[in-house]
Amino acid sequence: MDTTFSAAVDDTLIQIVTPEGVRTEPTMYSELVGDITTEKLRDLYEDLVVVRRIDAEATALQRQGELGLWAPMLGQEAAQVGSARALERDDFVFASYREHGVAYCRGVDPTQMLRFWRGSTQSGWDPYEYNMTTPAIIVGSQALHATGYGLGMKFDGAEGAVITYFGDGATSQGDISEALGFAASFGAPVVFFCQNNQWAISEPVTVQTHITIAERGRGFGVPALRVDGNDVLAVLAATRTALARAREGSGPTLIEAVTYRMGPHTTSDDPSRYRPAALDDEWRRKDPIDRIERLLEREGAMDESFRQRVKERADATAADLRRGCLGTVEPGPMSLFDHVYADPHPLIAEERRAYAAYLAGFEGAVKS
Ligand SMILES: Cc1ncc(C[n+]2csc(CCOP(=O)(O)OP(=O)(O)O)c2C)c(N)n1
Repeated sequence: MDTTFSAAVDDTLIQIVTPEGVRTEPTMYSELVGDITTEKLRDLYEDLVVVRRIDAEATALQRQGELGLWAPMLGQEAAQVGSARALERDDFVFASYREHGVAYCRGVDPTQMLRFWRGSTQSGWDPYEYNMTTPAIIVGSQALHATGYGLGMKFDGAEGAVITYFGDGATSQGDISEALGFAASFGAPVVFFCQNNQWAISEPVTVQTHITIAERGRGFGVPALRVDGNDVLAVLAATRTALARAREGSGPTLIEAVTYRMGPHTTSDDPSRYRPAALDDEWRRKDPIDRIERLLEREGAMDESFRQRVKERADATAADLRRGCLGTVEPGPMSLFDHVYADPHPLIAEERRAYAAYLAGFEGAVKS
């Protein structure tokens, strides 16, 4: 695979499919997804639809009081599915709190994703089972973890690569700058994947940076790609390029996926207070699912039975998710101390005793 970039920072927006569902002129990027047959394109479409359905169901569950919070990803499906489907099993993902679509592609059971937001687990899932970390709430922290892990892989001579996801706002955090600088200096095999969804809660990306996020890679000596984040094929191609660079020992790449979060930052947020409605309308016309639907229609691959099959798959996933969420056996309060240390620890034993005594002070106290 030819992974040389024409410039250290390619600031042109990589696009393979227009919002109208038309394929653009062939480029090296469209060649990179030349293996995506109609059948595989249909699979990507199904991923996009199922992931959106998971997100909608989780949002509904939060509204019904079943989750404490949820960070919706409406509009970011292509950025997540396109990048995640470029990964191999041995690659490792360091995510933020919004990568439900990536987690789905890694095989994480959606019910497991929800338990974190329900407060029913102290973590979420076993990271080594899926080669993906559980949600990181400290904005930008995961980029440092990814760089350290990537460096470890390099020292071990391991085959895989690392990808870390973060938002546009996170690029204002020192952690991201430190991670980019360190990864560049030591050639860590890391893909820095920024989902530029235009807003960091109520702060627009124009406050985070006066140049494109991709351009910011140049200062660190990190080659960068700017991709239409609502174009699943373009994201797949860009991520494949960056992963190939990492695997061949050429070091980190920064990807800026230009997308838009069509809903709130979290279920505690109300974007109508700070975001012009016209912007929502503009991005709705660039919807990542509609675009692939139009492409499949144009290519004669979108028939009623396929549409129905995808809908049934999405509905079944949502039903499983709801059943799993409502059926969660909540852990007792004392389980809080179970996984702090691998081996018994006197401090934990002391805290356990004190907390048990505290709980015992309540009428009808839960004992375990
Ligand atoms: C270090 C740190 N500072 C502040 C916060 C509070 N906070 C949570 S999300 C967020 C905005 C992040 O925006 P962005 O990086 O663009 O990601 P997005 O949520 O848009 O995906 C902030 C400031 C935090 N969690 N961690």
